[in-house]
Amino acid sequence: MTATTDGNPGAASPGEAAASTTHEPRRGATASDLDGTAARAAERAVEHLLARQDPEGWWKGDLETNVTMDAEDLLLRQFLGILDADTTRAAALHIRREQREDGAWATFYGGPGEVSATVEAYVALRLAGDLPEAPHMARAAAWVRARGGIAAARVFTRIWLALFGWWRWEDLPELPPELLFLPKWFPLNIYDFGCWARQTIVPLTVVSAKRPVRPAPFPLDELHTDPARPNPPRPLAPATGWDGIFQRLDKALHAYHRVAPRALRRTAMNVAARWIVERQENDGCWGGIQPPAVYSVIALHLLGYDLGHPVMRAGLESLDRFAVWREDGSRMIEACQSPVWDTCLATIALADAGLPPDHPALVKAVDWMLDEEITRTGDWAVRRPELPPGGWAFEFHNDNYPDIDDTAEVVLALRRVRHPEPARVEAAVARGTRWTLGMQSRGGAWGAFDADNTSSFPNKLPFCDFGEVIDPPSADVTAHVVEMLAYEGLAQDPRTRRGVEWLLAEQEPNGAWFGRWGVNHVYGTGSVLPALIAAGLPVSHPAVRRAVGWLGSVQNEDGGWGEDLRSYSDPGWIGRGTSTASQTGWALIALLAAGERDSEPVRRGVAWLAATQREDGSWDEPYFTGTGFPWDFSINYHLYRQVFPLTALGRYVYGEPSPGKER
Ligand code: R01
Repeated sequence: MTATTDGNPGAASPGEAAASTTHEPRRGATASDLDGTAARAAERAVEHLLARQDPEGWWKGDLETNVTMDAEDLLLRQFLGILDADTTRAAALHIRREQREDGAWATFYGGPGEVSATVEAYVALRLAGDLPEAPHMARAAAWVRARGGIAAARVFTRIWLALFGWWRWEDLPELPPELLFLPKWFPLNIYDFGCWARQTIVPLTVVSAKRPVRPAPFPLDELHTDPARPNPPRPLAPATGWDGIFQRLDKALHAYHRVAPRALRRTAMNVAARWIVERQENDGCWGGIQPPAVYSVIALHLLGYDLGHPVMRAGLESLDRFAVWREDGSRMIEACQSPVWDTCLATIALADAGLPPDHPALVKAVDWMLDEEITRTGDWAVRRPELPPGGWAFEFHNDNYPDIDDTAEVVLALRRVRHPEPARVEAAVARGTRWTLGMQSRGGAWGAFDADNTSSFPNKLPFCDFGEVIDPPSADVTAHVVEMLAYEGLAQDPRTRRGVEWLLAEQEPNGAWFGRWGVNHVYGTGSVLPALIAAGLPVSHPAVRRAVGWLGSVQNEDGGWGEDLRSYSDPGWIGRGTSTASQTGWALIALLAAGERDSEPVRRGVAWLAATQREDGSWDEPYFTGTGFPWDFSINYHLYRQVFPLTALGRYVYGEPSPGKER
């Protein structure tokens, strides 16, 4: 087999390429120094990754986001009266280190200062005892005032301040707990929200109905543009159309807050409490992510659950597990943990880098992944009530919210390993494939957690001024599904074909695809090209050629690829940015799938990976290349710098994957 031109061993007949694919580095007419360099780099990267596997079989890199996580964790503890000195000191150490020269905090490495993060970090450092007069605090406060003060911060930030009387509850948008009475077909019912927003909003309806105010441990006048008028009302330009309607709705809800029938409100809050408690995971968290856990603990506390109640004890213990204590005594809060995602990606990387399919590390990883399969229904069943369960979530504990992205990648990983119980693997793959197919959205594509989660109403609520609140289909998730279905022999299935057609229609004029869950077009394109090829598109297809042309056009002088997070807010940054290991990996994965193995861009990219690899087989990556919500919430997945370069190097050395061969 040659992986050079019509390089699609897996597409037409996934099973057939097996015989010709050995675990020997490929040797072609163009074998050169670079081939040897790439093979040695891959080998060192394999060793590094193997050394980082947990004895239980999983991998997990730190999931780094921004200091609002740390600040809100401290504010929660302050609110509940359980803030201790060690925690405060360690969190403050981390927060101080993240401050920029100009006094502000950014939400990603190298990013601009951001007013909500800066307000929250400032308050957290005040809790830790830093005085307003200290130079770093004075710089921060001046920076906030120059950007409009607290009034310019997002709704979530002002809710945190309202909990301590630093902001008036009346000056926040309303979201009443009666929301839970809306039936599943009614606009704005909770299942119209993306699951991450749903789990956050339900407890927040309780909090904002209760409007609690705990004594403020210090004033915050210095964060207002005019300290003499601490609560400048937000100037709201009168809006027309839908925005106007939602403004009037918010006004009406404020009026309703004053007259809400007591019994109705009590019932609504009881429904919310039951909804929350039913969704607590068996490790005590909610949805595997930190923000819902924080707000659920507050909501239940306000509804009379004392801190000793088993639900609360487990909830608080789960919050401790989001903390990463570092050797220097600092403490960072993870927004969530990525063991399933990291493990399937690491398995794929190692298998494609020539590790034998029965290698103990891979078998161990598969053992662990099989145990992580989710076999009960969850919130997704609201839109797909007849669909049997069978999928994977991203985190250790998140049975209620398996996601389609993880399920597709886990199946791709399982197929690369020769497990001693093939029937077990086969059954899990069959359930995962069936679930994935059942979760296809109306238009033929896939969202991350839900089917048909595309209502435009949640985004229009004044309450929702941060991040994404719906979960519509994306090119990256759809591509991962199409790739998986193709390798399962379903390339010609009409459902797969609809996904392919959707992807082709989503290609942007420049030849790239938007990256919803990774930064940005390099991720989208790096996801879509291997999928289209696996689904049988010839590498000569115009869509493939245009994508290859785009990747070549944005390659950096140094041979790597990088795309700045600013590409989400400023088209001038699309495809542009400092080279990073993960983004170079994505671009190479795309080009290799498209049959460009012996092209100049691929050779230069591979050379860049080899040249920037550290002595220990890893890569540095301060830049954030993961996306939680485009522009608003960015993620540095600490294992991306390892798995994606290794996958690219492995495929350069050993050829394109054909997971079907292990069937
Ligand atoms: C958050 C928040 O902190 C958060 C944390 C994690 C996610 C979403 C999807 C996936 C799975 C993993 C994590 N994959 C599709 C990604 C693959 C690369 C989302 C949000 C912040 C604010 C609010 C997340 Br409001 C709610 C949650």
